[in-house]
Amino acid sequence: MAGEPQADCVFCKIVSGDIPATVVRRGGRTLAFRDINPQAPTHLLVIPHVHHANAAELAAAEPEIAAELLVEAGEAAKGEGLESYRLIFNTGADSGQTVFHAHVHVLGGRKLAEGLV
Ligand code: D5M
Repeated sequence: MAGEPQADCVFCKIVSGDIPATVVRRGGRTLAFRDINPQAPTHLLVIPHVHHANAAELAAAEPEIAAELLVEAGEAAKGEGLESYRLIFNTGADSGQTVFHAHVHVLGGRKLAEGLV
């Protein structure tokens, strides 16, 4: 059921502590940790504790938590000393989404490419 932990979801397992992550910030309903395959000097993921397949589904089902995700992404970036950063929400396999638990990438620490794709 949407919102419930999924047994086969790697991010649900990070939330439960069943698999480790380098956590940089804990919100009441969110968690920020370092991406295992960093694409920039700072590459964080911010996720809601609740399981939804992507950020749009999270926002539709639980808009307050979606807003919190953005606030926490900003605070996590600030915590890394970033004034400038990029947020990315991959949505669907063709976008490159590989983990189907809502998350936002926080990328920064170098000048990022100017194009979107
Ligand atoms: O991004 C999913 C991201 O999740 C991808 O950049 C790798 C990262 N990932 C996958 N497993 C882990 C663990 N265990 N720790 C930290 N980061 C992880 P997507 O937008 O779905 O392509």
